[in-house]
Amino acid sequence: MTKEEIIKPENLVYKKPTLMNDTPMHYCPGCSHGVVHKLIAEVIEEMGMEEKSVGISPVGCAVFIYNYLDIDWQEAAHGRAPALAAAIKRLWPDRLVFTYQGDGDLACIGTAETIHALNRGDNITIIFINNAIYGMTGGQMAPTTLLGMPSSTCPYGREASIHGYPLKMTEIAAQLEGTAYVTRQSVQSVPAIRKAKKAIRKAFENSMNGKGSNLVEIVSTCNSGWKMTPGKANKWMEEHMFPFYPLGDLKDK
Ligand SMILES: Cc1ncc(C[n+]2csc(CCOP(=O)(O)OP(=O)(O)O)c2C)c(N)n1
Ligand code: SF4
Repeated sequence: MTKEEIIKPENLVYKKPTLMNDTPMHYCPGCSHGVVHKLIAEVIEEMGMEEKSVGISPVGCAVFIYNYLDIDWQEAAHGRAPALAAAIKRLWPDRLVFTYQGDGDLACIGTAETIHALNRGDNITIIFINNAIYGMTGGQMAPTTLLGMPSSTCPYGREASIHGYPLKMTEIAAQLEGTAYVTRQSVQSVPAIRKAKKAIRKAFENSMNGKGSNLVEIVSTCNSGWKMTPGKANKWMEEHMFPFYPLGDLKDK
């Protein structure tokens, strides 16, 4: 097929979601954030919620998500996104409200807000990007850093006797009465991306149907912080992250 034939509307098999604008993304090549942004845009479009979605953006590498997806956004102080999402959803129940947070944001600085919003059963979705370190600020150890995993603040690897144990926020969320759907996904391969998209759709639908709160963890890479090529980071994630953070649904009420 010639280029002219390929770009004919009837021959197109893929197009960028219209909610994703042309602003060049600032992410490192190979970073998981951009893939998850695209899935969120696709799901919102497929649900017809373009004019009725409010995202709460994090502090962290994804802080500029509001520049890339053309929906309504509110920026929260570091860790406070679930509290803000709960307030917006209560004031505006017909809106699809979600947060987008890294593991430093969600599992450290905002642990309290996360647990209480999920436990109250606020009809929101929390998208939790777990790359096991603080990406934006130079790759420091996060609560999610694996035992033995090096970071800029534990260059010899995390040691339980000094740094404590990695925190499984998603397992905690599954125990809370207020959560409807709690799942752990990834986006390192095409099948994984398809499953992650289904999970985001289910979580968003639950939140619109008043079923309670929803947490979608995406086990992710931070190839820059991990000091690996994108390909090696994906492999490392499969070998080291997945055994400790196994993929799949933890709760589906
Ligand atoms: C209360 C507060 N503490 C610390 C910071 C500094 N800070 C900004 S981004 C960041 C790391 C974010 O890491 P994470 O949430 O894991 O997201 P990632 O960058 O990995 O996507 C930190 C510590 C801040 N802005 N506010
Ligand atoms: S530092 Fe890590 S999380 Fe941040 S954009 Fe780069 S790869 Fe992604």
